[in-house]
Amino acid sequence: MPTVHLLDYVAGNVRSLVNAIEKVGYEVEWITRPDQVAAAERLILPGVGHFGHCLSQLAAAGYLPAIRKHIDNGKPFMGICVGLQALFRGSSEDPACSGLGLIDGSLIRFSDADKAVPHIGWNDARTAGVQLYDLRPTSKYYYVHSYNYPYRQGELEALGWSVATATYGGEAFVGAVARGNVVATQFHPEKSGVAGLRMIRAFLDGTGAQSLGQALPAPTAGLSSSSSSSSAPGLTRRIIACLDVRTNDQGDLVVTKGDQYDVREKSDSRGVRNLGKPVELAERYYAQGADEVTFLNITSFRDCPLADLPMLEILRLTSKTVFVPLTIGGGIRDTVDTDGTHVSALDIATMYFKSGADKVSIGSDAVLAAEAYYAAGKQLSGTTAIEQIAGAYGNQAVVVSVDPKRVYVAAADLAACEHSTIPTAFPGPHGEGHCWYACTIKGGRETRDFDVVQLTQAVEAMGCGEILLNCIDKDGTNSGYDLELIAQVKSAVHIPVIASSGAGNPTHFAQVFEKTTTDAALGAGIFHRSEYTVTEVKDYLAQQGLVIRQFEGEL
Ligand code: 1PR
Repeated sequence: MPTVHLLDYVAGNVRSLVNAIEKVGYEVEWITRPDQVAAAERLILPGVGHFGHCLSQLAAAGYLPAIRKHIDNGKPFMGICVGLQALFRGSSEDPACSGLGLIDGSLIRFSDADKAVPHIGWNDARTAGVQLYDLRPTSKYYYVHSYNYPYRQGELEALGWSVATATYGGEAFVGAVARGNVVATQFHPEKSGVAGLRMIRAFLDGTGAQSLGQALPAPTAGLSSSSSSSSAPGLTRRIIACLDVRTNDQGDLVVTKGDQYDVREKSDSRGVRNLGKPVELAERYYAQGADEVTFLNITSFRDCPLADLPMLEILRLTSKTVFVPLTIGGGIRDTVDTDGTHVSALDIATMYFKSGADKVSIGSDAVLAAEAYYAAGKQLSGTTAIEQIAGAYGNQAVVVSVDPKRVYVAAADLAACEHSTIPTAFPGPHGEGHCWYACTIKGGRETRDFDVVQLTQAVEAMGCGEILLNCIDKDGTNSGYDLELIAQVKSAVHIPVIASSGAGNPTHFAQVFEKTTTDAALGAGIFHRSEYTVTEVKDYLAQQGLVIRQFEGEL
């Protein structure tokens, strides 16, 4: 097999990149010292998280001159995400830190005045009619970043660069650049399904560099019904398939699904509902066009020897065939292994990232950490799982999964209520016209005197990059999302929010996107029970004029 060299210099999920490279027929050799760079033919510089963190690690290890030399010698080079940012002179994320300076410009942060930051999801990489490493105007690519290089027409082109662009909330930015032997993407091709694999292949087999700048072929005929919507410009509406995983009474690891978090059958047997095998279902949803897959280990509150962490093998297998972002939740907290060894949440997260996860999702531990944050007068301790993992892997790698329950408040009690209440269009059992949402821990087994606004604002301050907003009252009901809850949380934070719990048909997805500003919508039971496929949900959204990504099957 032909080889490609990958720089191993910083924490991050490089497993997906390795899997993507192997999928298109190449083998990875790792570079662990700068003197090995000279032997590389094709070199890839991956990078996630913080510009300063990545660049200072590269500089401290002495890699920058070696990379520069590789590029100057005309050998193929590809940068991904912070690997693209490294080509620039600098970034306002860490002004004291210098990049390679191939492009004399500096990155800036997206404005969060009118949109969620980080920019997470599937967006464009469009060129002005010219070829750039097989990027296609009808394809979408997976981005996750807060800093960008604004696109100013003609600026980089005048310096010989071919540029692909995207727009987020009115800000046009550089999605990919290429010149001569160099190509770099702000998006993650290894997480961009077949569209991304094509791009990696074009880099590895040299056809990308050969065809660079040639006119794009005319669009192919015969696109399917919703293609007009999928090829519309901009960030797509993200649909996430969620798999709650646990061991059933026979000892098998199964995907299950609860009604308001009760996953046992209603029949006399009260067995754990078995809706399928985790890897098989993840592959099915990927092929249906799911934009992300989330696995939640729902019995994580039980202590389990770390070596047996059930999700590790699931992630290893899934990440070989599923080229969209994978999130893993359950049990991400400091713990003591059965042999008495202390294991930090960061250690556990690292095991998951190395096995193919792109994000970790923290539930119970986030609630306890947020309570402690307020108790300390809103002081960050630096020791929480969120802070530690965000510090090492970037904010975008940390999701907080919230399991709230609605608490009704009568008009007479409203003034004394210390929580963030909202008026509700769905009054309580005694006609209460207001409610607040109480956080729970341990999968809903324990309710805290702490509300979702307090929680989400605290975890945002700690460095969480995204909120997975479940709702115990709505879970498994097929009655639609709790739009009031979603609107309340969206107005409390600037980070993206994933709406979860209650999806029962495609109109519920359309409704949550049209009636709230949610950034993504998640479904579980609707897909596991085969009531609707992800494709059917997306086709419906496209018919409503919403921009979606369509699954591309052919490499
Ligand atoms: O607390 O960090 O160990 O994480 C435990 C994780 O497990 C949390 O993310 C928590 O949400 C999840 N969890 C714990 N118990 C359950 C349960 O169901 N008994 N599942 C559980 C959470 C909610 C979603 C579900 C949506 C959509 N399930 O995963 O997919 O509600 O469902 P629907 O579309 O069918 O309505 P920690």
